[in-house]
Amino acid sequence: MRVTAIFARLPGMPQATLPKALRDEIDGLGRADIMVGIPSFKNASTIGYVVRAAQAGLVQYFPDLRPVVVNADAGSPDGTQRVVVDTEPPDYIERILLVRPKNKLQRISLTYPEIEGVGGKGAALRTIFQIADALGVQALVVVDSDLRSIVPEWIELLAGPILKGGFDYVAPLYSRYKYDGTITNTVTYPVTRALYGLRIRQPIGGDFGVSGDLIRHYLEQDDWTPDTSKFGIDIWMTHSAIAGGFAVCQTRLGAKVHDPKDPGSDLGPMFSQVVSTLLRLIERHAARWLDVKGSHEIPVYGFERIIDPPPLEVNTQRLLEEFAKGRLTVRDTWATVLAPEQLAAVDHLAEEASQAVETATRADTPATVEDSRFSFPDETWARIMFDCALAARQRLKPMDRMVASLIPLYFGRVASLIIETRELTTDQAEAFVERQARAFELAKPYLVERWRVIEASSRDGKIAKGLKQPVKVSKAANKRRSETGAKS
Ligand SMILES: Nc1nc2c(ncn2[C@@H]2O[C@H](COP(=O)(O)OP(=O)(O)OP(=O)(O)O)[C@@H](O)[C@H]2O)c(=O)[nH]1
Ligand SMILES: [Mg+2]
Repeated sequence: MRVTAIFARLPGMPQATLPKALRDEIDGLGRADIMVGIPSFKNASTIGYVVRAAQAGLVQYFPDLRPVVVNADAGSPDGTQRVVVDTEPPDYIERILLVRPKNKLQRISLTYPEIEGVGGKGAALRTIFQIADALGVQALVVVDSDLRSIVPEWIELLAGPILKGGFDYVAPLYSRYKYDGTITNTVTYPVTRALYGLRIRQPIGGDFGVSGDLIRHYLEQDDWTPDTSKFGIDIWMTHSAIAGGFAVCQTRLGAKVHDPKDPGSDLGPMFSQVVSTLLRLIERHAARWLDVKGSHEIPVYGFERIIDPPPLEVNTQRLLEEFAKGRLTVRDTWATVLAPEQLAAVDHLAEEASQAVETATRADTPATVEDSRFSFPDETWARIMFDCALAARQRLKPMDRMVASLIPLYFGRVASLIIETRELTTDQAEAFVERQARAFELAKPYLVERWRVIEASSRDGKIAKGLKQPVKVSKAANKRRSETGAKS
């Protein structure tokens, strides 16, 4: 097998030179039919179980295929790679499952190279794609290394639709605790659904399946950015698959249980990377979504299961404090990016957030912020996201400043979600997410009309000369918009 071919420069794609030792290792693997890729960064305490589950899934469900497991690690100082290498070999799996696979499962753990000086989950996945492509796999399954709820069947559930059903991209469908996955719930799910009309509930789930064809398509794309090398990768994969016309489905995995994160303290950088990537993708693939109206379900694979994910602690007061603080630190950016109605609404909401915090922290009341009536309306949130897409299209502010100013608003939106769903079960809380997704669909004409105006001015050369004003839509168009919005 010629490994060097995979490292040849692809048009426009940043070059990653893989160390020779690594190329030799890949050479040694030969060909494979199915691969499980596991990106990791400081996951020594959890990755052993994930590797065992992946091996067991490959051996049990695909005994006739040539399987390989590849861990792409960031060079973790906690011994993550050692754990992978020391995990029981596949013979152990064969013994406990009483299976005799046709081919020996192979396993490697490597430190992935950075892409133009930037490392992260996306850079790890790029290496995984390159290896999968070089080995000629028909199906690649990727799973996170901090998973607690993975079982061997996940491998079948993620690869089955590709190998048996001809799908190219298999997104996970799992139940997550109502406060987990807040970037998904408030941004990537409703935006993806409104843009493309596809109800992909977990567009950045982290556990997914990709066909060999789609891997090649990914490697040919020329829109890789530093954010894609980090947590922008998941939304990039999903939108690139949809825009490329690949067959997409979901698979029922049960519950996602993984290392918990509190949105207020842990998710700021991830939000920036995901949303910056999303805003670029919106512009890149405008021709694919401008004419889409409404949304529909997509095929779902796997038997349903009912599992309640464990609860996750979230500091709601901090979210509200950070939102209120935004008015002092980034309001000038809000004023440029947001349309006047949204700016006025945000000013009002930030004031309410600060009052809710003040009431909760007064010594004479036992109330907490969760007892407040703070509520960030769905429609305001949808239009804020669309205002950002429009502002990004017009280059009204540098992307990083714009997205940084969006973080306090996301915190406000998440606080509202928590307050509104605090008495609900995770299942019941889905109604909130669905209602919000419909609000994004209803607000889509607002985005589309303004987008078209910008495109038209851009054709006239105004953008090139610097159209530094938020786009204005005529009163008549506004009226048309609210009529369409009300009916659709
Ligand atoms: N190779 C590599 N992997 C990373 C890096 N950062 C995160 N990962 C891996 O990417 C996967 C997802 O990361 P998490 O931090 O769990 O993020 P997440 O679960 O998608 O996000 P939340 O839903 O917000 O918790 C895990 O397997 C991490 O080990 C990195 O810098 N390099
Ligand atoms: Mg995780």
